[in-house]
Amino acid sequence: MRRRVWILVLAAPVIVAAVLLVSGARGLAASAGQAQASNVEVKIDNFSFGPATLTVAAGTTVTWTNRDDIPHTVVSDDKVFKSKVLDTDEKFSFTFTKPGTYGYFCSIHPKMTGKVVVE
Ligand SMILES: [Cu+2]
Repeated sequence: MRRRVWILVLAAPVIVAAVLLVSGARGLAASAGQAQASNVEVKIDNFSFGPATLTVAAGTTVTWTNRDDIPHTVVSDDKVFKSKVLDTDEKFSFTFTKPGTYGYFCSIHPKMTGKVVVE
């Protein structure tokens, strides 16, 4: 009778540790899932970027596609990224790794502006 009590006392911390390990591993898997790379599209049409303001998680790749009949560019205010001249249906992609606000414009039509907010 006394021996059985001792086995329980010794086994309890092992069981607690095992439960913590399993739940910890689950937590890690969930956060890894959230950090997965994703892709977001911005459409250039009728002399505007759509959406003009985009909020994404760090690590997101943004792809601009020119759906206009006129050439456009995508140039960051702070020279963080700069596309070549995009003809109709051409694309430009940039992966945002650092949080911050990235204003950009079209160098051919500087009144065309947009913003990517990276969280
Ligand atoms: Cu333009």
